[in-house]
Amino acid sequence: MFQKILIANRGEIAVRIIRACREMGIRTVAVYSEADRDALHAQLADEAVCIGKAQASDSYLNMERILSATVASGADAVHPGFGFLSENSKFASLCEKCKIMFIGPPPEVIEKMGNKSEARNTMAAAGVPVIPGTKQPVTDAAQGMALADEIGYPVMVKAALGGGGKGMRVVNGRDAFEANFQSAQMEAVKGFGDGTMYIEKYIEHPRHIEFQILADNYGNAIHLGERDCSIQRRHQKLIEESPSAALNEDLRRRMGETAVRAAKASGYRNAGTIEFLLDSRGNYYFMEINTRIQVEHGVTELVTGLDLIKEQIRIAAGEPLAYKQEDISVRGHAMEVRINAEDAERNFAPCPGKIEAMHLPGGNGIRIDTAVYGGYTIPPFYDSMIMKVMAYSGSREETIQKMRSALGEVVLEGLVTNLDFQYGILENERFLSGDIDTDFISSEYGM
Ligand code: MV4
Repeated sequence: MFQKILIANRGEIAVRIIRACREMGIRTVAVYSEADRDALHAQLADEAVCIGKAQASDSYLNMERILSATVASGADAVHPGFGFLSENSKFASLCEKCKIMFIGPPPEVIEKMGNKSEARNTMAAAGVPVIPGTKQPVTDAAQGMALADEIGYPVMVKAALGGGGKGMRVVNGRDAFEANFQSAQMEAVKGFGDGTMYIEKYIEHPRHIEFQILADNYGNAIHLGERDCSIQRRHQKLIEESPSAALNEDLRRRMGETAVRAAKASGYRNAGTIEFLLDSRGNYYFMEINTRIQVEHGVTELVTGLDLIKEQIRIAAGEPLAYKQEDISVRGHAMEVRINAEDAERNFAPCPGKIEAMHLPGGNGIRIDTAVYGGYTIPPFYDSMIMKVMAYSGSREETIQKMRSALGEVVLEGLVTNLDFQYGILENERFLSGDIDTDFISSEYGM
């Protein structure tokens, strides 16, 4: 097992990882930027190293600084958390060269799955259902239009190196193809330095269902059930839950088996997420693999009783999975609400500031993951997510009631947050009935 782990991240995920390490008897090294001198992660870790200026490119994204801090501190592994360098194959590869264990999949897997067009082909070849679409990369609008005619409108044009909604356009008909293709491609070149595109049939009103998987270094892979992440706004998830109200036992078993097949087809190791779109008729399609621990991992922890960060560390240290698929059971219902320092009245503009006073809920079945404290000033340089409120109970209804009660208790004085907006969703009739899809926020709230 590792003696010391450097956490290449900040905020609540860094705190989450530090706690897991401490429970396992592993020493921790935090890295922090000049804007994060007072950040909780820097105070909780056994050691803390300042790695540069506030801007992420000068600190949390600076590979050299982070690798130097790792070597200087004598850490034997790096946990990247999510965001920042977590899905950077070059960073994972540099860690390997420096004989530092990167806690995540091998660089080759990160790179291969980072190309969504290539991932799609790998999955199709392995018998994983993919959305009908192009098999070869598309770089030219005229070529794309011919392929879109074959697929049939509406289609979706996507950047091969995209994800999270960037470099992506819905095209409703032939007339609109060229302009949309060009603008998506320009966005791709600007954002990812590559204009390779692919085209898929557009799936209307899908649900976003993702399966958590774990794979060890010895060919064992299991899934830990699904999360329904359909409640999102502009590709930012707002509420996640497990299990999904849309799955029955049979669909869950089939999608879970497909997720494991997808993991094996990619040569996956460590914790990962297989994203699917589920259409209104119960057809599901592979979309992407996220090669990192995710924000919403706690939802799966609540329903399975596992600690995903500890599992990641054990797998990276070369331990075989301690569970077989039949050892995993999903019990009860878990939900996560993301609290962001942002103004729902002003188009969700980030609103960093000082927390003058704070009260957090607790009690039976409530979990809070956060790195803020009373008197803390949220710096303006990073993500606006400041807290995850999770609730766990026996049923979806009871979990929603628990979540409402918990959100009602939160006091974050001095800050503007999306708390009221989130509370409103928990009172929405469609949400309560479980009738949700990825267009829920735009159709219910017109945004
Ligand atoms: C789609 C789609 C419908 N049809 N692909 C959004 C981000 C990226 N991961 C892929 N996305 C989508 N791809 C086809 N062929 C709808 C979306 C989509 C979406 C997916 C998951 C969660 C939220 C979403 C919001 C809008 C669009």
